[in-house]
Amino acid sequence: MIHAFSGGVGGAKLARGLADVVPPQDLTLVVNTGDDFDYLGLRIMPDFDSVVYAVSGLNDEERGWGRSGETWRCKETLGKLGVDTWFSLGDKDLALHLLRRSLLDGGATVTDAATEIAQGLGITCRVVPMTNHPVRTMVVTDEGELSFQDYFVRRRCEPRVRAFRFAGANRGTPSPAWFQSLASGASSGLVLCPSNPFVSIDPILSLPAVRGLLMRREFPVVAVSPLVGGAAVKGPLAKMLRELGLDCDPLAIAAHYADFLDGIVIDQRDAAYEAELRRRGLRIAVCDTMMADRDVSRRLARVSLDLLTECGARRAA
Ligand code: FO1
Repeated sequence: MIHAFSGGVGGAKLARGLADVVPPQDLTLVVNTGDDFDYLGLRIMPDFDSVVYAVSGLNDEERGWGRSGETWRCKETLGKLGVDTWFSLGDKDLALHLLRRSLLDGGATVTDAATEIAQGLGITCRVVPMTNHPVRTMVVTDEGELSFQDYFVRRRCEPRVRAFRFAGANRGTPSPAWFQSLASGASSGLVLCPSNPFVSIDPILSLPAVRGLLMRREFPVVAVSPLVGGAAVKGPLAKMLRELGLDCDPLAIAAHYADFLDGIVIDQRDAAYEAELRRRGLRIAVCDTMMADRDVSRRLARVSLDLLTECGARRAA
């Protein structure tokens, strides 16, 4: 069983690459739920939706979120009714939200709802929310604390970040649907997708027992750097690193995961960092990590899995 932690656009692209190359019964995609929120009576789960749309090939490549071939009639009509539609839900996307709402209202956990939605989209690997409990990423900025979507969508990531807080994390037990198979020794290892470490991966690591499990080093952990040539491929990561006084390079990513990281995949444009990363005891793979199309995503998935195997062999030795 291969486990992967994913959030955001980059995470969803590698999740798709992994789903293309790993037999579905051997892949568990764990998605961040810190971005989730309630809107117009619906439960929005952007990182889960980005993964299932990417894996099922329905995602809109340009926009990075939501579905391709989308129409916006409901959003336009809501606007005419005087609703502030600051968060755009497409007409086809709405069907998924209505299904999730009805499942949750029927007593389903978000993991149950996720399973039903993934099956409805023809996805056969496991796509599991990190926890069934409400955990919300709060962004502490120079203008005070903002919820993630306020910071990300309403304010377009302009406020300067100071810190992050994961409200409810201490009560957010990991979903057994992924934690048990990772903790049971049945896993060949964990891939940290090229997601924002602060707002996509850290919420998962903030759940009780998760960081402790990774620090027991019972399985290899490799990360794919979300930076290419000193810039975030998408999203606010580069700006966040600068505002936190950190360098915008693969060394900062490796340092962020230093407690449990065995290997890291970096882009060929960052090959100059390989020597220093090796000096820090990490196994390295260098390749094209800009997932411009599905083939690159597959190749990056294979490189990540090969590195995981190399790290696993090193442990066994
Ligand atoms: N991001 C935006 O910047 N503006 C939007 O209106 C927006 C709507 C939206 C609807 C569904 C969905 O699954 C994602 C959506 N996102 C939107 C992205 C969302 O903010 C996610 O948090 C990002 O993908 C980062 O994880």
